[in-house]
Amino acid sequence: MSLPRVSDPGLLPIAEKVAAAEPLSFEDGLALYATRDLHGVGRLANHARERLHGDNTYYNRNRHINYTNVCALSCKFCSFYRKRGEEGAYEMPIEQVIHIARQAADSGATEVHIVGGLHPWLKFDYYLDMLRGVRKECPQLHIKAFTAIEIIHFSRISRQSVSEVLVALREAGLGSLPGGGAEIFDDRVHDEIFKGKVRADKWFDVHRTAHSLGIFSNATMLYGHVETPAERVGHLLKLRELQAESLAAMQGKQAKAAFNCMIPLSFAPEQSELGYLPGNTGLTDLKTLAIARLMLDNVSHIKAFWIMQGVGLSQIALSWGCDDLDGTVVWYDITKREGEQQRPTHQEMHVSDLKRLIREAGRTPVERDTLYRPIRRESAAAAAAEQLVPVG
Ligand code: V47
Repeated sequence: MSLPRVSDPGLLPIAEKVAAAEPLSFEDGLALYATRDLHGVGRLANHARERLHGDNTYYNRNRHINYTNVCALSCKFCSFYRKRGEEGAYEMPIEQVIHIARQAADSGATEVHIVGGLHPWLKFDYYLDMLRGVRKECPQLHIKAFTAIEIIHFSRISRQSVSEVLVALREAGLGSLPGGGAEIFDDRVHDEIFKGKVRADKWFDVHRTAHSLGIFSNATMLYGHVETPAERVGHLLKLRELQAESLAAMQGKQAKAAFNCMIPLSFAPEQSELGYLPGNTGLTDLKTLAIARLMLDNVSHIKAFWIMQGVGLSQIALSWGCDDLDGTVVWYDITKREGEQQRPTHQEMHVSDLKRLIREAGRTPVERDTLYRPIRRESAAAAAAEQLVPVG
């Protein structure tokens, strides 16, 4: 059993647990945040990552579609939402969503990631028709859609249970749930910056119900605002608990799904009500990605979402616990407002660039579908699929 090298003697018991593939404790998580042995933390996370995936590093061809930015909530950390009638507020007609999905499918995408604000007037049928339309037009696309908060919103507007809503969405074409809306599972943080949102127990109810119905899902953690390292570690442990429950239920055949991956999201303060906060440093980002890998020993994949981590840091993160960069994405604008100069509105990565980044980091690129099944393409078709189609 090879022991990952650490220079802080306080990390030795953790290194032993990591080498033996034993779960880490809350105190271990705190020690990892507190240590100045940064390379030690990186090596521990890399050990766990390579045990699970070797050099394999996943990416996908996908497209994000934000069908509306109108939201009944006003979370302080969010720079995406608008009130109806406010400048820049929009809701997409279903045809527009389908049109974007078709363009994505034509350019080789295997997934659309569809999320939006909690729109006060759209009816549940809008969401069902959207899924039906995308599925009919693009049967080859996996539809990963609607955060737990949107699902609860649908349950309220349709007066159905979460389970009934999920079943109806699945019948209409839903493939899996994205991980958004988790933020930090802690009442103090909740009350300070996203008070109008449902609490952690409801987020877990949705994902637990999805898993029991055989719908896979992702999980996130929004870090770098008002939360403490202890609250981050607590968040990760709560995710680990549900994953353990879902995996056990899968073995006992009461559930058919679990979390696919976890995505630590680096808070971008610009243009949000928390714009006075300093945001994360590269080291907090790297440590948090690494600690997520180490604490979540029962979640297969940790994603360095290049849009939020930045391309350079995501590449380094492939040696700090992460095994996935997400995908080609396109038009992801959740963290900025119109006209903002620092972050371009159109963000997109060419497949060949994703592969180059991964290879340069000494890893092996593996194209995956949403459920992490490897995708093999014929070379001619692959070349055609790498042609980018502009969105419009
Ligand atoms: O839920 C909001 C976060 C999330 C800010 O499941 C912010 O594969 C940073 O969940 N700075 C949405 N983050 C994004 C998301 C996601 C992304 C990529 C892949 C997947 C997946 C899921 O973005 C929100 C919120 O936690 N967010 N505002 C901000 N200012």
